[in-house]
Amino acid sequence: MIKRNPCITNIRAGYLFPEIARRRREYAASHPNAKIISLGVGNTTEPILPHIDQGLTEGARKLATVAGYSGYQDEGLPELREKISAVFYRGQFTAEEVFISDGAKCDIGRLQLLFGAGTPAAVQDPSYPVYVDGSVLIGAAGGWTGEGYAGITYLPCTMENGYFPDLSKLPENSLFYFCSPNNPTGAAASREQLTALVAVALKKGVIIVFDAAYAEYIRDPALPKTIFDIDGSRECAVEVNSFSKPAGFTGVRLGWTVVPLELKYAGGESVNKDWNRITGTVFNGASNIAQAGGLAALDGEGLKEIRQLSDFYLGNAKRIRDALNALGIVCVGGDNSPYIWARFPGRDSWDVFAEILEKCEVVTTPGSGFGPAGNSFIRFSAFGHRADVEEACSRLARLRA
Ligand code: PL4
Repeated sequence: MIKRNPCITNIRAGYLFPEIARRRREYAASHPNAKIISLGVGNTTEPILPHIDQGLTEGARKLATVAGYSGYQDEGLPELREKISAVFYRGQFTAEEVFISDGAKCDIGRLQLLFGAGTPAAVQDPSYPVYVDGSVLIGAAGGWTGEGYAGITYLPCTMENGYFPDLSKLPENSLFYFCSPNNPTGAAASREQLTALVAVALKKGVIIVFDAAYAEYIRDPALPKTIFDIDGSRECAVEVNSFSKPAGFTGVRLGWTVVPLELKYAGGESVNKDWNRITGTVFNGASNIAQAGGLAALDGEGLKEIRQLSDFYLGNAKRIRDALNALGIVCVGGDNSPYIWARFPGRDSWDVFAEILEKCEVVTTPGSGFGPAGNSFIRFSAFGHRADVEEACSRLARLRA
């Protein structure tokens, strides 16, 4: 018999989101009349808007014609790669530096293959679980210490440091997963902070995996939407991004990764060339239909719809934040991101999760699921129908009792 992959044995807990779903099911089974509302997983709820939908529909129709049929697209439709560079990066990248994917999470997993078990990883703590769990799966995380993995450097992002890590603790020659606007804290890094990050990365030989999945939620014009707005970043960063949260493509599946030609390993080899090789080997391209939708999302009408949809979820976020503030609960986020990060001092996150579920019948996400520094916090997601969010907000008043 084949032995189990020790990297899988090394994973400490079940993946966070299925665990939340399990607890929700358990509560529902014992409370059959409960009307549970989810502010837990960051899953979009609103229909795809008409212009983008038309792009998807026409993409599907074209496949049924001789002239319009297309098969494998490998790294992605050239016109979509160029359009992404033009819309999000002021045209600074060639098509060969923009790789179309089936979503940011999938590309994060593939990037981990690219850097392998020998590269130490550093994360913001708390952070999106895929960075740590994926590192465990490829054997880059080391053993479990009781609090975290020995091979991962956790850089706390707390209320005290304004949710931006102490960069002096970033190990040399490591891969640093950095997400802004952040999941789960909702904090968006300033230009000064990102400038400092790039300077430290260049000095220490660090490669930044910049996750910009929520960039289209930034409303403060002073905040950068991409690491590539910062000088020097082309030599030290890759960026993953997605149509999931701006266009409602969580189920359609479409994203992209930018790997600049200037990015090199210690030996001077091209990371872009290796990324092309890896994706060519283990990925066969995003759906042509999704890419047609992506092209529609990036023209004038589509960009208006992206704004409309993200404004809607930000409207939900404001309602949630106001409801929590009215209870005297300290929280951040929700202004340039769809997540609100609420503090429950001295409490265990899973206990607060259970209390909110029992008293309010609202599902949230416990902060400790995102890393040790997330304990005593709860993440509220602003993805939901307006009526559900308003009902959840009114139920939160039950936490007073
Ligand atoms: C639940 C920082 C959500 N089953 O849709 P993708 O793959 O383009 O993007 C996923 C993604 C990438 N980067 C960040 C993210 O927060 C997400 C989505 N995160 C959440 O609630 O934290 C959905 C999670 C999904 C999952 O495991 O990703």
